Amino acid sequence: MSSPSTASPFDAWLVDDPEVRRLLGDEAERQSTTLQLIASENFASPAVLAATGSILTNKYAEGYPGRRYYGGNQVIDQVENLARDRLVALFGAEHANVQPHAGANANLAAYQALLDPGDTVLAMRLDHGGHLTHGSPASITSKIWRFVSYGVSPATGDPDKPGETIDFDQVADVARRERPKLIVAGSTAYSRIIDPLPFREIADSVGARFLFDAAHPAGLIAGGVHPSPVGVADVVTFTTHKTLRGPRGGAILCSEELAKAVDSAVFPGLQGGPLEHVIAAKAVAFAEASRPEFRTYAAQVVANAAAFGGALIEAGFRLVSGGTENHQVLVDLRAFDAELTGKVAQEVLDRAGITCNRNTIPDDPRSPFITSGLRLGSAALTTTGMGEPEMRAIGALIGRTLRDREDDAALAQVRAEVRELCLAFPPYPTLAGT
Ligand code: DSN
Repeated sequence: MSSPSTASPFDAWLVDDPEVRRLLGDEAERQSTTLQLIASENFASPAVLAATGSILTNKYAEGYPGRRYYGGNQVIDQVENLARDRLVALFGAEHANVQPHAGANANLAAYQALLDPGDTVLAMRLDHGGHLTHGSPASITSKIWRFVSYGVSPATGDPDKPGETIDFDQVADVARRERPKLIVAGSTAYSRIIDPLPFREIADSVGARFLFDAAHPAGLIAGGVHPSPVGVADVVTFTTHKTLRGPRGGAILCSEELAKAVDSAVFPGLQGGPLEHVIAAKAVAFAEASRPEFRTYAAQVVANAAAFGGALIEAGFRLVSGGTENHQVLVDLRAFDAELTGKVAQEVLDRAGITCNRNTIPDDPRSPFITSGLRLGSAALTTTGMGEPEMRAIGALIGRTLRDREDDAALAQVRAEVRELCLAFPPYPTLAGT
């Protein structure tokens, strides 16, 4: 069995900082010898890494191409225009803003562009799969705007009609009652396709704007396996690092009519200088996502999640919504073991080299810190070349790990099998040192 070097591919540039060099090496080792199943993570390509680590980090460029507040932006303007043009072409949008530092910033900017303080927004409940920026009491969004929520329908116990899908009757009822100025679709922990059309119809029926937060499925939409909200929603926000497989960051798409409001909301409304090194890396990722291979990748992500979910059901777990149509599965641990919490499961799986996150399930009786669920995703492992056989094997490994969680020898055996599997599918086979 070969072993990855603990060196990072960027060692040569870190000769004078052995501490950071060691940490990068340790993380390279972790990423290449443990299974990355966090649904919001992926392995960005070497080209994306190169742009992110480039000299573009040195440049201040407040403003937009052709309208900067600092000199020396002749090249930077071309970088940002390239990213915007590629993004507009990728999704068939009228206007793109590639400056948001993160998905949360993209959402805040979209709200700022579409709303006045105190306006009402209808979005998905956090404990049913929504995001912090969809009005969590802990988020600044709920201090500026008034959020009301919808959730998923109740679980039925019938495997053929499991429920726990977006309850559009509830969306329509709450919209009629509360008259929101904005309706938000999108989630962080929901394993079904989110169809933008019913949201559009409900928004139109109450005169609301419609924002689609595509942070999770952006790559699946770009890859043609999920319906596109572009041209249906007024504004589409997303992150660039999840299924889209680019650098860590956010972006916004909208019509020409909203372009000025969105751009001013990002800068100067919310952010200062854009991260042009990240914007260059976004441009790289948008080009990668426009290639035919990316369509194959996106389809494989969905097929892998389905195979994985099937193996988890065989291992005795219940899947929220009864299955998956995207890159993630949300596991209700209670059917497997009523005593097992998400927190303990995450910690035990970490010991076995299986990285995932605990997650609340709809109407979870436990707190968000403890939880009764796990969220797992297929996007990163699909990038390494793993297919359905590997995903089925990992589903079985998770069952073994959690069943034998008190048995150190059994956990060590799983850890060894995980390491062997990871070494057969290196995330960066072309980069020396990983
Ligand atoms: N942290 C992201 C996720 O894991 O889905 C959402 O912000």
